[in-house]
Order: sequence, then C-alpha cells, then structure tokens
Amino acid sequence: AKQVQIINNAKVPDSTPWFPRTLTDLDPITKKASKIGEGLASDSPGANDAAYCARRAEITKNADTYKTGRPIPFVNYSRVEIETWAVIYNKLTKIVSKFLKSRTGFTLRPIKGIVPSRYFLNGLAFRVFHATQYIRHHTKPLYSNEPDICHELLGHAPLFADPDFADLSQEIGLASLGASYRDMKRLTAIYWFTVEFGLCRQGDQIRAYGGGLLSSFGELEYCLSDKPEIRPFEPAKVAQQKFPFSEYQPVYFVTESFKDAKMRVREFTKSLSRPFSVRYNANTESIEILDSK
Ligand code: NLE
Ligand code: FE2
Repeated sequence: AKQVQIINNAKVPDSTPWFPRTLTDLDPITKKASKIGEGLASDSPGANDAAYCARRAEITKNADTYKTGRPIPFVNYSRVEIETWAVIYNKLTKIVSKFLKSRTGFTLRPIKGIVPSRYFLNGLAFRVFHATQYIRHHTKPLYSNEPDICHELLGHAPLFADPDFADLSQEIGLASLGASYRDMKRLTAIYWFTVEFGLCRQGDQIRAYGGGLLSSFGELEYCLSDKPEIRPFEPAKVAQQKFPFSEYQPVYFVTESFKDAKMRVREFTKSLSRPFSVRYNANTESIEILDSK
C-alpha cells in the first residue's frame, strides 16, 4: 500500500507552479481576474455600454480590496439591476411550480398576504399552495411574523416535492372543507405544528421540517436548542395547543416520519364533526362528496 508522504514546505521543487497554502493566500487571486472588456469577457453584451462598464467597475472595487475573513461587501443594486434579477427570478418560480407539479401534483399560486386559515387550508385539498411573492423588510431578515417569498421558497416549496409530505398537507386540506368553526381551529393547529413548525425524527436526531422554521434562521437555531418544550406528535393533543403568531413557539411536536404523521392525521380527522367525507378527484380537479364517513 502506498503511503502518503508529508513533504516539508521547503522541499517543494522549484519548478512547482505557485499554489495557495493558506486561506489568506487566496487574496492575491483577486488581481488575476479579468475586468469586463478583457479576454473572454470582451464579447459580453455589456462591453460597449459605458454606463454598464462604469457600474461594473464600481462593484468590482469591492472584490479588488476584499481580504480573507471580511464580511461580503454590501451592494445597493439599482432599479435596472433588480429588474434583471426579476426576469430570471420569475422564470425560476414558474419552474418551481412546474417541478412540484411533476413530483407530487402540488402547484403554487400567488396570494397577496395572509388569508383566513379556512381558505388557505382549503387550497391544500387541491394540492394548491398559496404563496406570497413580496420580500420581508431588510431590517429583520432572520425572523418575520408573516409569510414572504423567502419563507415560501426556502421554507415550504422543497417539501412539497416529497410525496408523503404532500399527502399529509392534502389530508389537512381535505378535512378543512366545510369544517365547523371548532374543527377549523383544531385543523389550523395541526397545520401549524406540522407544515409550519413541525419537527421530525431522523435516526436518533430531531430535525426541523416546518416551513416557518426553515425560513427563519433565528427560530431554527432556537427550536433545536434545549429552550422550547418538545412533545410527541399526537393530533388530538396538538389540536388543543395554543400558539403565538409573532414570536418563537414555546412548544413543538415531533413526528416519527411524514408517513406516520399522515396516518395519524387521517385517523384524527375521523373524529371531526363533519357529517360527510370528501375526496379529491385529480382527473377532474374537483372535490367529490361522499355521504358516509
Ligand atoms: N417566521 C417565519 C420566517 O421568518 O420566515 C415566517 C412564518 C410565517 C408563518
Ligand atoms: Fe407558511
């Protein structure tokens, strides 16, 4: 077997091309980067646009003076730059919805803000997720008490690609159709402690999966610390749990798996007062009412 030999720094042959040995050795690399109009970049569509070149020079000054360990410099992007971003971004979010549709049948649909939970949950019955597009205020990036684009895309969207999670969400949605006021409160709590603030066991670890946690770095750290109370996910109990809207949750519930949560929620919904049951017909994209439970 070959042995790895540790060669003393001094022993590297003279003919060896320069290479970085420490992180700070990366600093001089910035000098090696080409400016717009040089080398390959000369056929960039902006190469003959003087204003664009000047703007590039302004932003790239940050890179020229950057030193290892410093924070990434802040760039105040202009309206035109933000609009350029928007073109890409809008295409991307369209694909997000298409991708989800191909995985689990879930689609995203724009909504201007928080809707009463009855309507929001009703959407889930159709595998429709209402998502906002505006972004949180820049002064409070790590926690927002309302949904925004970061919350929807970082927090919720990825999980709707998971079949069991998609089923769990739709299960809550179906139960909310025509639910009584009291049952609505119960279902809202179930939704809250799964889709928004759920924890799940994975091996011997507890992981966060709720969208409200994944999009809030502040609460994500907190929920896995020893500060909050953590209880097993039992829908009948979860349904009674009160919760705050605008601060970190004092209590979280941990499920064994999405499948397990789905089965438990399905079982729980049988105890609700609605005198009929429903199912979603994906072919006709409509709800069918069944007269017995
Ligand atoms: N607290 C979450 C966040 O900062 O992204 C939003 C929760 C919306 C229910
Ligand atoms: Fe949410």
